[in-house]
Amino acid sequence: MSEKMRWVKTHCARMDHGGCGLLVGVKDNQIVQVKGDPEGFLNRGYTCFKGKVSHDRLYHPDRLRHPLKRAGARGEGKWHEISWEDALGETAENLLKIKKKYGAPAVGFGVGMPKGLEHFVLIRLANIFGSPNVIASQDVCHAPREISGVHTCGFYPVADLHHPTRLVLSWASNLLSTSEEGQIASLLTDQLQNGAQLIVVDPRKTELAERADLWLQLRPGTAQALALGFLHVIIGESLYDKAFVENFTYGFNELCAHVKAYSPEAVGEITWVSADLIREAARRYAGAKPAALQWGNAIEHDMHAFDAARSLVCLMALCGNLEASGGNVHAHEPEIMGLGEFVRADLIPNKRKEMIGAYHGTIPRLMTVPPALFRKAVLEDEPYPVRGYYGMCTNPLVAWADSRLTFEVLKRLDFVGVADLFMTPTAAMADIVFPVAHQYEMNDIGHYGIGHGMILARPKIVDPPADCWPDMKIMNELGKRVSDPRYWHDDFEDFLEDVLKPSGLSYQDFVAKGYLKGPDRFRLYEKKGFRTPTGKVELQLSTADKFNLKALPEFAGLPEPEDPDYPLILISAKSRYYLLSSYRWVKRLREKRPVPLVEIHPETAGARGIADGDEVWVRTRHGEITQTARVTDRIDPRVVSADLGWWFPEGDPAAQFDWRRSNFNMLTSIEKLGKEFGTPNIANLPCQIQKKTG
Ligand SMILES: Nc1nc2c(c(=O)[nH]1)N[C@H]1C(S)=C(S)[C@@H](COP(=O)(O)OP(=O)(O)OC[C@H]3O[C@@H](n4cnc5c(=O)[nH]c(N)nc54)[C@H](O)[C@@H]3O)O[C@H]1N2
Ligand SMILES: Nc1nc2c(c(=O)[nH]1)N[C@H]1C(S)=C(S)[C@@H](COP(=O)(O)OP(=O)(O)OC[C@H]3O[C@@H](n4cnc5c(=O)[nH]c(N)nc54)[C@H](O)[C@@H]3O)O[C@H]1N2
Ligand code: SF4
Ligand SMILES: [Mo]
Repeated sequence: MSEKMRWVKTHCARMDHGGCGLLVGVKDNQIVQVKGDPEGFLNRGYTCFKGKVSHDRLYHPDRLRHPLKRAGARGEGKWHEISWEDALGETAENLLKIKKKYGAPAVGFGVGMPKGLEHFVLIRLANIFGSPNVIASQDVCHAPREISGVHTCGFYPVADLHHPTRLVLSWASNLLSTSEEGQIASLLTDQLQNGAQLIVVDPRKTELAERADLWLQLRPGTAQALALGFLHVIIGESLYDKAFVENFTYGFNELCAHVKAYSPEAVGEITWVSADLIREAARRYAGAKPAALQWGNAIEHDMHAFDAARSLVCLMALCGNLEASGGNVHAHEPEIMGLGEFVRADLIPNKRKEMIGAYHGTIPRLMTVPPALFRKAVLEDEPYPVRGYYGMCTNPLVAWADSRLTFEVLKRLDFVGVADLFMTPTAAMADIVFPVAHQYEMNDIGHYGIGHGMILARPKIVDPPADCWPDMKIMNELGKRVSDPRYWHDDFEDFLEDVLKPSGLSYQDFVAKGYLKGPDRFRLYEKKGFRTPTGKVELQLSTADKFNLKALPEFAGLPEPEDPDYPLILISAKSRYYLLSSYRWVKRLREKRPVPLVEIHPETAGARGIADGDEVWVRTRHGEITQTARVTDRIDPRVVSADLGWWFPEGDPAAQFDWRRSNFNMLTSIEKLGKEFGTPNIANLPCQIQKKTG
């Protein structure tokens, strides 16, 4: 007899960093409907379209359902099904062979955007295996903000959208599309409805920009100049928080002298934002108490990420918004297991010195290896040979700058193992492919390690296909085969219990509660100071020499010089309908955005004979792709914005699903890297557009 539909509570996941409370309608082990949970802590009933169709991911006929072993040459698209026993056994054998011949660091463990608890199990696997090399996207995603924050004020300052604020300064962030790190769009729109002012800094006229009191359409890649211009105005007009600056900052006089050069007029020339608008925006930000600076990913997309992030933390500090309710806060964790303990950092005490990044002098707090430096190691054996790769929750062939280089790396490695739920361009280059269980099919914990002071329950609702395993289980079993089994659990779900142990809750208790949140603590510095070497917010870094860092943030020029052959500037923004390279195969998402679009201003298009809907070449010095023109005045005539993450699941398996055709990272390179985080210029590149003929 057929079951009646039941509603089960969980939290959305793996379509961005996750977070919305959901009600999932389930019947006969099938999910039939997903809607927002009115009681959801972060969303109060809101969901985006992705969330509503999120269960479609489970039911695609071509979903991976069995472990696969490469049949023909690597990348040829020929496979045979193998058992789990063989998949794990062969992977273990290969990884151990590499370890024996070259040492444990010769295996890189790859992750992408943190999607769930398996992210940290992978780091644990690397640590136990003995490899310091976890390859992640932190070079272009959050590490610049987190680590610059820690250096400057001792924590990662997160916009507090949970308490009333007077003004939101949305800087290179597009929450209405991205809801990034659980900063769910509805948290922001609620603030606006409650009367908060909005200033948007974005080269594109986003929906958010349309709602803004002020919109600063800056030239891409000049965020730090603009922020220093704000500081110039705020200091020059004495608008800063004097008591805070006097008692709790270090290097104010040096900063004052330093920002003299950044007058609104000078900054206007660099950023294309008028001097009057810079003054007005700076005055409003300084005048609103509290004000939350919601900074986004786009400031981390070129080699100057450290300057950009540093200049923005200085701005938060000067206006007294750090650790202020409704400002930028230090989100305190609930009582759960600390990351270091969970990942067994103790087993690899020399990680900071031994990882590939250390050899290149990346900032010591960066605990993952920038993909650019990993690939150099594979291709050049510097600082040592790297021959093996196990990756999950990531699609490097599309996600990393310079896809051609990634292709060479995937060809050169002795062994490549990939876990995914669909055959992607990267999985297509693997020797062994592991089919995973996904959201709704496994017990999981969301938001762990993200720095927002909470964890969210994501309980299992339906069974996965018989041969699909959660990543945590795969690594738990692989771990037993490549290292001392005592480090691993009998049942992988004990990882969930480990995280929760200090709270006194079992996983099932936690599910009943839904989420755990740390205490709100504001202005702790009044008693304890800041956790920096000077105990103050370091506008000027006291340890700059020791870490070979710039003491003060500066605008050191555009990431790439202007180029008459490539007169436009190329940027990107994350699509509302996809997570970077994921889910092009989900029909209801694909219907919303069937082809990759590049936004071009009508003047720019007109001058090139391009009409809306035309196929166009997008070219940089590094490569060319085609996308479809969207002619729109939402973008500056001097800038174009192309879609990210494209490959074609319907494409040729033997050509790894056409990752060359429209993929943004065919246009990027790792020629120039920021020293601190190994960040390549993945945006703000000189480019040219041409109508495709024939
Ligand atoms: N040019 C350019 N490049 C960029 C960016 C940019 O803005 N511009 N953005 C960068 C940023 S911020 C990030 S975070 C990275 C993201 O890079 P990635 O994390 O590598 O890319 P995603 O598309 O998020 O996810 C990759 C894969 O995870 C799989 N996946 C989903 N759920 C699961 C699961 O439960 N288990 C397993 N094993 N796999 C799963 C998906 O099917 C998908 O194939 O890309 C970076 N690359
Ligand atoms: N729907 C969806 N949601 C996602 C993701 C996704 O792929 N799709 N990815 C997730 C991930 S991994 C991350 S890291 C976050 C990222 O989320 P966000 O931080 O919101 O980042 P982006 O969408 O990359 O860029 C935000 C805005 O920056 C603008 N921008 C581009 N260049 C510049 C510039 O030079 N200066 C300034 N000031 N602005 C610029 C873009 O026009 C865009 O509107 O989102 C997460 N959420
Ligand atoms: S905003 Fe993010 S967490 Fe919320 S429903 Fe959409 S994808 Fe899920
Ligand atoms: Mo990201």
